Amino acid sequence: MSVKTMNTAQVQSLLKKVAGMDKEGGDERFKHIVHRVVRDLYQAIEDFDVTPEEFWSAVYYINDLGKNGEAALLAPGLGFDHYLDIRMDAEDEQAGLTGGTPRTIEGPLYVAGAPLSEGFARMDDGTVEGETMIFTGVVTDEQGQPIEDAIVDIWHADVKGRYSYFDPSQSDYNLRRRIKTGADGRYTVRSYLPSGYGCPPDGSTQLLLDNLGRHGQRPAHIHFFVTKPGFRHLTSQINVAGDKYTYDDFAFATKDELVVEAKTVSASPNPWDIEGDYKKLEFNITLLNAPNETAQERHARVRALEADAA
Ligand code: MBD
Ligand code: FE
Repeated sequence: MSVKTMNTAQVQSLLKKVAGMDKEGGDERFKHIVHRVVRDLYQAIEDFDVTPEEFWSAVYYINDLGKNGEAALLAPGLGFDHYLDIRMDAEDEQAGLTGGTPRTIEGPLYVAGAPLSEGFARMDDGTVEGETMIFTGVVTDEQGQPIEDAIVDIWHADVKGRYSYFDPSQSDYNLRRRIKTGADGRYTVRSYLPSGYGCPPDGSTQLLLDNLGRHGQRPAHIHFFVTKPGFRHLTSQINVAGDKYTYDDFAFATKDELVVEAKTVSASPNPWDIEGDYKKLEFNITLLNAPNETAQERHARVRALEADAA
């Protein structure tokens, strides 16, 4: 069976009514977006001759996705987060805003309000296993001058690839810290080298990826926001070099400039009283001047504990 009904007056009129276009009220932009999205889905049903069975399995898939709380995990898996970055990068280029540390996706696992310290923080609660890591760098402006009082808000997974808050077995704010830079612009954290993240194997995201013949793995990575009044907010992350998934991230976050080697250091004594070998990751961050006040802030989205955080 392969019928074509999209171009009939009946379907076109249905679409207009669905999107409230024959009524006053509601939001015009929203009506147009809903009209377009529903039309494109109808069109896909027509073009691929989608059966009722297939359609209803998709509807109940969305129910399960919501029940699992995975909508914001499927989004990066389908490249939406990276696509929004591609658009912001293109906008910057069009406006002549080049240079600075590249942005890349935030992901769904940030928690607002991590403990704040000056210059240095130890990020783990003492119970974490793995390889000790020092992650450090200098925050500078476009001229290479250190930026004082920049806030570097860092979060990363443990050796099992799990994040505190979302993994209730970890203590509050484990592996989450905010560092305020001093006059030298430097941030330094002592923590444990994270492992890559894997989507829940029995979850809705992995189910969809399985049907695409894709994995749901991210390389080992460390997220950060960097802010300072007068400079553009930066949302980014580094990916650890040499991970099986460094250049094969299910969330498409890797950028060449953001791949950092974890060097093995066996320097003793060291300023952090680490005994034995540790990994050192060095990453300098360049902030661009903010063209306006909104550019100084992260864009709004639902974030854990955001409303409570000062
Ligand atoms: C992560 O840790 C992450 O950073 C993203 C983007 C998606 C899932 C888990
Ligand atoms: Fe992550």
